[in-house]
Amino acid sequence: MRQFILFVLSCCTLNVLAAQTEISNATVRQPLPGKTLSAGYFSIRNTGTNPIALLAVTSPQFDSVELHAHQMTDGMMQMVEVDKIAVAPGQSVHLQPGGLHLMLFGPTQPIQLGQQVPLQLRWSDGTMQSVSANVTRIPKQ
Ligand SMILES: [Cu+2]
Repeated sequence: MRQFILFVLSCCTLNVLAAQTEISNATVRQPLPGKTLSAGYFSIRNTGTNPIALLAVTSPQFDSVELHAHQMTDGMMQMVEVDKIAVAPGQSVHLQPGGLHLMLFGPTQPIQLGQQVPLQLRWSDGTMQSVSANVTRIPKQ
């Protein structure tokens, strides 16, 4: 019981402005040498009782950030921009390679391994949420 109360308290302190969503495992891939774009991933959990959708992401470290999905078109896997990422109550959505992801364009300064990239998430209920993403290397295919 005590543990439960502590959990509730910590969750509410972390998400003062967005009580309904928990973000975990936020990462941004270090751009490949000579490239000015990168991908970002995290898991979203909707802890509330209402549907919610992620509408936009911004970062002071990048000129722009888009929400992307992968889609099969004419037998080719292609990336498409989506206008939102919806999460049903009690459900989780995972941004991951080959699926939904953030596309980050134009780093405003070099992105170093191990660095934290601040992300601002804008939700459909009007709240903003700050997330810190770990810069990781693109795994070898
Ligand atoms: Cu993309």
